[in-house]
Amino acid sequence: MEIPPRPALFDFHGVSMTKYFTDNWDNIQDFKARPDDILIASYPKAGNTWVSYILDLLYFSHVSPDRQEVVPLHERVPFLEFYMPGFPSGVDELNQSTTVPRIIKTHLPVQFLSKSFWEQNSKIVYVARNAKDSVVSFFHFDRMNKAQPEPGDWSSYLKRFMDGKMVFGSWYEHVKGWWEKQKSHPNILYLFYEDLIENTEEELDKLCSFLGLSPSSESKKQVMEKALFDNMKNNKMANGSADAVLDFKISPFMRKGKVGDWKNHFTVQQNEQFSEDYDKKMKDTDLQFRTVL
Ligand code: PPS
Repeated sequence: MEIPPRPALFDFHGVSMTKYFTDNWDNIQDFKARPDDILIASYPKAGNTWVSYILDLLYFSHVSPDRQEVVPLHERVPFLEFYMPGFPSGVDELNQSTTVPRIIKTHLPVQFLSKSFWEQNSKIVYVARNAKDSVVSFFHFDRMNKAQPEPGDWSSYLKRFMDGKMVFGSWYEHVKGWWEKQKSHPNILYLFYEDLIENTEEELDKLCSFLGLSPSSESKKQVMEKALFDNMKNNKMANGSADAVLDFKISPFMRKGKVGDWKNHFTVQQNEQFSEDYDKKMKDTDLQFRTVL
């Protein structure tokens, strides 16, 4: 299939977006959520795929053992706002889905989410990752993803991230927006990528208790084993290789899976400038991130 030229970034109600996430806007806004839907929300590159995979295993590995072997993850966990010619839209996939629950991926900032999720009180897992590792991961992703705007060189990319001119807008506004929302909304579980790396079992227990699941210790062990970075990287149904717009010759989708890789990318000066700017942008929140473990 012929991949169209890379899309342009434009301002959409105050958030930088591309047409692949806005062209279906009315249907996204009118999307009918269900009380048993589970939404996994995150800024790009925070570990959405990891949590999607874990939830799919928790809910479906014993019901349909083949599902993980033959159906790509992006079909098992449709991407709500995705709309690209030649591919099924996220909304259509979800409307046709027969699984219960439906596990749904989104990168929408909190103010853009379809209101039905709030009306139906669906459960939402938000995953957040520290800004420095997020921008590094996003940079490599934009290099290899032909459906993203051209990333340019690293230093201009970093500047653009600080200015919030990325697809899905400002990292700072995204993580703060969802953080504020969860304070008054018990159906949002706010997780951190760094915690998932440091203590996967504890975070898995948090997820299960939030979702009302009580897997046996044997199935928990299996989920953790399958969701290890190397195992996901080797799994064609989870590693992005089934996705036609990703160019693995440039970079893998499952790239490093570490906390602190930013140290291999930021110069000393970039780090100082970034941290100074970060403190200004994050001074109005009690949200805290770890950039090293
Ligand atoms: S996307 O494309 O925005 O949905 O990306 P997302 O899935 O949110 O984030 C991709 C990063 O998560 C890493 N990842 C993992 N890390 C540790 N363990 C597991 N199992 C795992 N699965 C995915 C993935 O490698 C990306 O991070 P980087 O730093 O680029 O490696």
